[in-house]
Amino acid sequence: MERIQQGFQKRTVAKSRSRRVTCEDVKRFGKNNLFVLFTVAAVVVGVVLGFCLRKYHMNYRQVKYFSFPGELLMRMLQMMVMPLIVSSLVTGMAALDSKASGKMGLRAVVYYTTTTVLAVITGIIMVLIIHPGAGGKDKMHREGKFEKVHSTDAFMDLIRNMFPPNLVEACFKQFKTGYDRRKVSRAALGNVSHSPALFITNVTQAMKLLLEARDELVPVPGTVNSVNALGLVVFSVGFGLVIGAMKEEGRAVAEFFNCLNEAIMRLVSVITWYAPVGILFLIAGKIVEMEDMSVVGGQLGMYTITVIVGLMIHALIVLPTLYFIITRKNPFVFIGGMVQALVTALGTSSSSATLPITFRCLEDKIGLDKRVTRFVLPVGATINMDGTALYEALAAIFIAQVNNFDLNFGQILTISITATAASIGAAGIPQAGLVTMVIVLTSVGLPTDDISLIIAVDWFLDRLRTTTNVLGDSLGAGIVEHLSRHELQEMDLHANEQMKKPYKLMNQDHENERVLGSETTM
Ligand code: 7O9
Repeated sequence: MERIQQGFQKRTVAKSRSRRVTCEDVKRFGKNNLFVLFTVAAVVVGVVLGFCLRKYHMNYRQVKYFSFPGELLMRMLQMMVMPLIVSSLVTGMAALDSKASGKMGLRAVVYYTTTTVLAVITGIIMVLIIHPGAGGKDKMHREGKFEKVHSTDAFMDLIRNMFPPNLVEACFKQFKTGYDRRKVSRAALGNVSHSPALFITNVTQAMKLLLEARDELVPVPGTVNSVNALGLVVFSVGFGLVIGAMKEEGRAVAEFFNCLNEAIMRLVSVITWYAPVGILFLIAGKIVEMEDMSVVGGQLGMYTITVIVGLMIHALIVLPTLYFIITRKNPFVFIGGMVQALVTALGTSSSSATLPITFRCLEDKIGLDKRVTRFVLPVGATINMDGTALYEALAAIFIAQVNNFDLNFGQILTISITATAASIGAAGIPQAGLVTMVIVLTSVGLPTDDISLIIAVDWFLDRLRTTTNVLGDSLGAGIVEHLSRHELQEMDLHANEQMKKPYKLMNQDHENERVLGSETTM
């Protein structure tokens, strides 16, 4: 609470507090906690309902009908994401001067890298200690298909996606290198037959040449249907910085985006009313739909447990300790305020779809400074994925273990580096997920076909990874806010002196309301 008393809000807060510590606050307290209660209850009811309905063996169509309310929640949340990240990044960057944003950005990046590396180390230690892959892969179940990818092309796609040539298209399409078999053209063959070095002397040689030429895959530009988040993030950060640097001249646009952000956040609070229902059906639907879990025994069961333990250690020990060391505040109070977002992450298994709820929890419940959340959260959701990094390193070593493939220290280091890079780049790599897994495996020459061994439990572990990712982003916002408190205070003082920026004042009014809300909930 100490940070609430900071800056120039202090007096106004005190005034309004004495004015109305009334039933309105009590109601808000009840409402907030009721929401948390509903959301947690939704998970419990969803799990129970899902397991009860499994015995009716619904067909595909029935399962789709049943999960419809959950699908609606996903659609509503995703509808908010694009305007939310653009408006929050533009205003977040515009509200900071270049010095403050530079420092804050550096802190965020140091936090992201440190926690991702810590997550990878935790994953590796767990898989080496528990050794879930002992016993070989002969008896293990396989399912699913996945595409082969070329790491260089995936990396180049990532960089390409940072700079979308068409911003409107970036809202629904990502660049993705496709592959085409090269046709053997008459000209090419003609060249070959005329060149003295490659003169075709017999039919066998000609056939061989033809087959080789046919087999060659050439990269061709293509697109897939998904939001190019990385491109939008890069553009919004740049645009926001420029608007901020333009000072008075840029104020109109900054106000516009600020207002857009406020409006979207209001829409998000309407959606939160529906969230528990949606989460219930998302979870129940997934449980009804899932294959018989009899395959999850032996090594796959041990693997699942290893991942769960690894993620729990990272989310409940490593990250909270880091938060405590840096801020000297109780991390579990913080995590308590995040419950709604964490449960949404569990239900949707997407940290980007959870982003609107994460914003609401951090700003309204925990009371973080909006200048920090608006800047740090969208960037965090895009590049900071601790759970994913931990998972990919752990899975790669598991696959090595089931193949009785002894990894030396260098190879483990390679896995750590590629897993870290893959988690940072995931949002920029089209159809990531398994694609990034392929990249990690190829980096040390492990068989990519063995990904099919872990697909059976991926849907479940994805939910836990996502929850860890969301928690990592949120604690990161808390830590960055704490570390940047002096700059923020200074900026408040500065703004107080100038009192020039109306969009900022509007923000402050809203903040005072929220301060009261958070006072009662903590
Ligand atoms: C997990 F924040 C936004 F809105 F800018 C944003 C939008 C989209 C951020 C990221 C994305 C995005 O596309 N992310 C993405 C994440 C894309 C592909 C794969 C992943 C990895 O997802 C995690 C995992 O599978 O481990 C996890 N499901 O955090 O969402």
